[in-house]
Amino acid sequence: MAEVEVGRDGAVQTITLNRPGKLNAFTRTLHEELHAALEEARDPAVRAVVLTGAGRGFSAGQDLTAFGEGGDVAAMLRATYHVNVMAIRSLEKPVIAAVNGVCAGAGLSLACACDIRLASDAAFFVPGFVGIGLIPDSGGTYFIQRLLGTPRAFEWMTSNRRLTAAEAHAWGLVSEVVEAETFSARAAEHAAELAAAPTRAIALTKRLYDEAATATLEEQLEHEAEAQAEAAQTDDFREGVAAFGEKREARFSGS
Ligand code: LHQ
Repeated sequence: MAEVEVGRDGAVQTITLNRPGKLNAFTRTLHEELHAALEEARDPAVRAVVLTGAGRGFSAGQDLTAFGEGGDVAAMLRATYHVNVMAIRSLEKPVIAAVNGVCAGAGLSLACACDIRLASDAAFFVPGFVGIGLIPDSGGTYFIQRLLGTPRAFEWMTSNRRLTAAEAHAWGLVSEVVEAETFSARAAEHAAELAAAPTRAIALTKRLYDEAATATLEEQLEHEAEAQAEAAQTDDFREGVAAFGEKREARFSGS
C-alpha cells in the first residue's frame, strides 16, 4: 500500500499521508512519496493542493521506531524534511494543510509550512519534540515563530502542551475549524475556490510574503513592483478588468 496517496479533482490535487495505523508518522518511503507527489503538483493544470492524512492523524512526526540512534540526524533532516518543506514553499500555488486529526512533531512543522491551515474539530496539536528531548525542526522554529510570535511559540514548544483545534484557532495557528463530519468536503470546497482564482497572482503573493520575512521595506517595495509588473501581464489580469467593466464574475484561467 502506498504511504502517500495522490488524487486529482479538476485543478485540485489532494495528497494524503497514508500510514493510518501509525498516525502517518514519517518514514523514508513516506518522504520520498510525498516528494514525488509535490513534484507532480508542479503541473500547471494543478492550481491548488490539499495536504491531509488518512485515519485519525494528520501526522505524528518522525516515525520513532524507524529512527535508530547514532545516525547522522542533520544529514537525514536535510535529505528528507528539508526537501519537502522547500518543495511546499517553492510550489507556485497555494497549499492547504487540511489537519484532519493528530498533528505532532515534524507533522506540525509541515502543516505550518503550508499556506493555509484548516482543522477538523477532531484535530489536536502537540509539539512532540520537547517530549523526547529534541528541538522543533523541519521549520518548527521558523514558521511557528511567524505564526504565533516568539513568546507564545517558545512557551508552547517547550511545554509540549496539547492544543485543541479551538485553541489553535484562537491562537491563529489555523484559520478555520470545521466539524469532523463535513471536514473533507469543506477542505475540498476551499481548495476549489482557490483553484478558480488567479493562480499567478496567488503564487506571486506567496513568494512576496516569504521574501517579506527577511527584506527591508525598500527591498520589499521593489519586489512588489516587479511582481506587480508580472501580474499585470497575465491573462487573468485582463479577464479581471474586463469582468469588472462588464459587471460579471471573472473566469480566471490561471495563466
Ligand atoms: C507512532 C508515532 C511516532 C511511530 C504515534 N512514531 N509510531 C527529526 C529527526 C530525527 C529524529 C526524530 O525526529 C525528528 C522530527 C520529529 O518529528 S520528533 C517528534 C516525533 N513525534 C513524537 O514524538 C510524537 C510521538 N507520539 C505521541 O506523542 C502520541 O502518539 C500522540 C500525542 C501524537 C498521539 O497520542 P494518541 O492519540 O494517544 O495515539 P497513540 O500514542 O496511541 O498512537 C497511535 C499509534 O501510533 C500507536 O501505535 P500502536 O501500534 O501502539 O497502536 C503509536 O505507537 C503510533 N505512533 N506516534 N511518532
